[in-house]
Amino acid sequence: MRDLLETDPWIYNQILDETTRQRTGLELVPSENYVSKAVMQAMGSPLTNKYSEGYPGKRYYGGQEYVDNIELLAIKRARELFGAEHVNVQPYSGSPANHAVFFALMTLGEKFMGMDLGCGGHLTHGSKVNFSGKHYDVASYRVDRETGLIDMDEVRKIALRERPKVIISSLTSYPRRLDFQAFQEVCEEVDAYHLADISHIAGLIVGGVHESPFPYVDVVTTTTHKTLRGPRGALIMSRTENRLHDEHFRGSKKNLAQLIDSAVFPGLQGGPHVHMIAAKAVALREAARPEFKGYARQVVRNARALADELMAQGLKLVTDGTDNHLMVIDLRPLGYGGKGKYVQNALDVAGITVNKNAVPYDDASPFNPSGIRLGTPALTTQGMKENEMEKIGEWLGNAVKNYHDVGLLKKMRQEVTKLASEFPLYPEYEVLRDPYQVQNPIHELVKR
Ligand code: DSN
Repeated sequence: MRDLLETDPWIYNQILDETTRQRTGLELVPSENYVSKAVMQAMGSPLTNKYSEGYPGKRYYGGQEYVDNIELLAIKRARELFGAEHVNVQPYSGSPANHAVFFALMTLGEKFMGMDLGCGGHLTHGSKVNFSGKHYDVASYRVDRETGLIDMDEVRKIALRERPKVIISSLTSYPRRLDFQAFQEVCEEVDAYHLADISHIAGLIVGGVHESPFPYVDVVTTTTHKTLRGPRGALIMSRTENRLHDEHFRGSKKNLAQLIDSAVFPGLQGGPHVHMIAAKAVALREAARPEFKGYARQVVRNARALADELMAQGLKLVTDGTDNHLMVIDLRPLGYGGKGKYVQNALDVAGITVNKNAVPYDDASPFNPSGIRLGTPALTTQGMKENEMEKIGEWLGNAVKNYHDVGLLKKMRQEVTKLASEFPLYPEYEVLRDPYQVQNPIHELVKR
C-alpha cells in the first residue's frame, strides 16, 4: 500500500490501525468475518473503473467483454453452490437486495410478514424506522416469550389472520435453526410468497450444517460477507417461474426471475459494482472447496463450546444455547438490564468485540439494550477451536460480570492480544508501519 501511504498517510494510518485492532483483538460480532487476500485483491482491482448498467449481453455501455464473463461466472458459481435456478449478483448489500425483492413482489402498501426486530429479525423485515415498515403494511411475528423460540403455530395463526403477500423466514440474532419447510407450508396455505433471508447462515447452508431453503422457497436473499466469508454485497436467488398467479402480475409477461432482475436494475440500482461482483465470484469459488465444509462445521462446534462455557460461567443465553453461529447473552438476570452498551464498551477495553443487542421482549432502549450478541465465524476463520472458545468464554464471563473493573479489563487485554497473536491474521501489514510518522493525529483533524 505504498501509493496510499504517499498520497494519504492519514487514511493509510487509520487502515493500519484498524488492521492492528483486528489482528490483536478477538472479533465476536457474528455478522463479521475475515476475507481472504484473493477476495480483497479482486475488490481493489481496476474493475472499479467500469460502468456496466444492464445484464450480461444486454448492457448500456461498451467495453463489457470481460465484465460479462465475470458476472456470468459469479452467477454460475452461486447457482451451483446453492442449487438455485436463478441468481442476481448485482445487489450492493443486504438491505437493497431485500428492497428489490419487495419491489418485485409487492406494490407499495401491501402487507408482508417478518420477524420482529426485537425478537431477532432484521431492520428491513418491517421495522417502522425502515423503508420496509414505512412503505409496506407489516404483520410481525415474535418468538415465544418463555422459550425464545419461533412458534410455527403462531406464525400460521398470524398468516391466516393477516393474509400477507410475502412471508419472510430469517434471522439476525436468533440462535436456532430456521424451519424453511414449515414456513413454506404456511406460505402455500395462505398463497404468500416465501422470502428466506439467509444472510447470517449462508455459509452454514453451503457447509451443510444448516438445512437449505431450496427447494422450498420462492426467493432467497443473502449478504455475501457474513458466514459466507466474501466481500460486502448480496445475492438474490429464486425460482425462474412464478409459483403464484396473483393480480399484481396480471398483464405482465415477466416470470419471477425477470421481475427480480428488473427490480434490481433499473428498478432500484444503477451501475453494478463490478469489482465487488468479481470478489463475490472469488468467495463463491472458495466456499465451493471441500475445506469450507470443515470451516462451517467448526463455526457451529465453536459456537456450542462458547455457549456452554458462558452458561457454565452462570450467564443466561437467549433460548439457553445455540444451534448456529451466534448466541445472545441476556444481561437481565445479572441485574444489568439496559446496560448492553456499557458491557459492549467494557469488552472493547479488553479487546473483545461484540455488539449490544435487544433480547426478546426487552423493555430497554435499542441504544442501551439488555443483551450482547456474539458469534464465532471470524475466530473460526482465524483457526481457533473449542479450546480457545473455552478460554474466551471464561474471559467473557469474568468481563461481563465485572464490567466496571477497568483494571481487570486492561489486564485481560494483554491475554487477549497474546492469544490473538498465536493465530496471525494478515501478517504482511505488520511491516508497513508509516515511516513518515504523520504528525497530525486524525482525531484532531476530524474533531467536530
Ligand atoms: N448488521 C447486520 C448484522 O450484524 O446482523 C445485519 O444487517
